[in-house]
Amino acid sequence: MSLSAKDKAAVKAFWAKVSSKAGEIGSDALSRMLVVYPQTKTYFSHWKDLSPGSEPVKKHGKSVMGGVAEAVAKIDDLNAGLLNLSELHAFTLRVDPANFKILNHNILVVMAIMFPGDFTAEVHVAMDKFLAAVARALSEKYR
Ligand code: HNI
Repeated sequence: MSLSAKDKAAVKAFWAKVSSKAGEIGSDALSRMLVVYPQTKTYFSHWKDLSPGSEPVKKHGKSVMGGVAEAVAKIDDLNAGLLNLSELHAFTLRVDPANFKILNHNILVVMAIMFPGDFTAEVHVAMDKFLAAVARALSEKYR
């Protein structure tokens, strides 16, 4: 399941095309996650408004995709590159790692909707493997 050189190249090329829309991707993915998998709402109960496209959803969507951008930049060493974020999610936020898969799924759905032409099967598999590797790196500090 590790990323091949071809996967990495596909991730970087796709990201270069879509990164200017990262905020929108994050906001839409988070909006869907909270609606379709309402158990994920527990982590955000301190927000005023968890409805799709609300201000906190938009703001946090942007922040999550900032983390994804960092992961693309550090694709060759995700464990080191995402160490701080892993510690934050494990020790401070205590997010159950099962939720990383749920968010990843929603990110893929939104990318497929927003970029139907660029989201080929080759890009799909590369992004799926990449996001799974990000989830593994984020889970690194849990035990
Ligand atoms: Ni996550 C905060 C990145 C998945 C719950 N998260 C962040 C921040 C980044 C981030 C960046 C802001 C850090 C800071 O303020 O220093 N999160 C990521 C990435 C992924 C991810 C890259 C996966 C791709 N986070 C998840 C998931 C959940 C989650 C799946 C729960 C369902 N994250 C949180 C919560 C916060 C958070 C909760 C704090 C938000 C707040 O506003 O209080």
